[in-house]
Amino acid sequence: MKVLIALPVYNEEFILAQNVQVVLDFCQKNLIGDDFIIVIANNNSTDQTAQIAHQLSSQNQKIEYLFIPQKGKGLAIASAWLKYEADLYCFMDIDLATDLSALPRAIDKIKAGADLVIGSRFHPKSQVKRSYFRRFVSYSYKLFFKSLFNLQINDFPCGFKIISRQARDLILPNILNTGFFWDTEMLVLADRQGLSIVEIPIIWQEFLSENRKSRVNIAKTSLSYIKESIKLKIRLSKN
Ligand SMILES: Nc1nc2c(ncn2[C@@H]2O[C@H](COP(=O)(O)OP(=O)(O)O)[C@@H](O)[C@H]2O)c(=O)[nH]1
Ligand SMILES: [Mg+2]
Repeated sequence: MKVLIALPVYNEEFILAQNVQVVLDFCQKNLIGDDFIIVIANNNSTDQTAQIAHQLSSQNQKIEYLFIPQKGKGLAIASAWLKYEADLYCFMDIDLATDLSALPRAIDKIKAGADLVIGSRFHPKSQVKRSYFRRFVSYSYKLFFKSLFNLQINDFPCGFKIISRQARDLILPNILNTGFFWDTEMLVLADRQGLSIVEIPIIWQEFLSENRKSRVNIAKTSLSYIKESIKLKIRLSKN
C-alpha cells in the first residue's frame, strides 16, 4: 500500500531539514512492503522554510514540496491529502513530538479495518513528557470536546493522525475549518458518519528550544476552538 505523509509547516527553518531526514530514514527502514511519499506543506512561511523544502524535494524523489499561499494548518494538510494518490493518508507535526514508532502500528490498524487511527496522549500505555500547563490545557479540551460532541475519543488535537483513502473521500469535503480545529472537526464528522476511530498509545515529547518555540498561541487557539465547536454543534443540529 502507499502511505502519504503530510508535514504541515510554518516557519520551521531550524528543524525542517533534519526532521524530514529522520522521517525519510525511518520510512525507508520500517515501512517494509509499503510505498510512501512525504509531502512538506508550507503555508507561506516567512523564513527559509520554502527554500529548504524545495531543496529537499529536488534531492529526493520520495519528498514533495507543496506551497499553499493562505494560512492554516488544516488547509495545508487537506491540500496535501487531496493532491496525491495514495491508500493511506497521514499527517504529523514536524517537531516529531509523536515518536515515529507509532507509524507502522497505525498503518497496521488501518489495514486491519480501522477508518481513522489517532495518537492519544491519554492512552494508559502512552509515555508523555509535557509541561503541567499544557497537560491542563489538553485535559480541558478533552472534557469540553467529549461532552459537547458525545464522543468516546480522548485526544482531539494530537499532531499524529492517519486515515484510509475511503474515509478521506467521505469526510474531507465536509470539513469547513482550515486552521487548528480542522482535525477535531474531522473526528466529529467521522464519528457522525459511523466510521471507526482508534486511539493508539504514543511516546510524546516536546522539543522546545530558544530557536523553536511552539507555533500555537494557547489563548487564541483555545478561544477559536470554543467558537468553532459551537458553530459545528449548531451546524450538526440542523442536519
Ligand atoms: N502549514 C502550517 N503548519 C502550521 C501552521 N501553524 C503550525 N503549523 C505546524 O503545525 C505543527 C504543530 O505546531 P507546534 O508548534 O509543534 O504546536 P504544539 O506542539 O501544539 O506547540 C508544526 O509542524 C507546525 O509547523 C500553519 O499556519 N500552517
Ligand atoms: Mg509540537
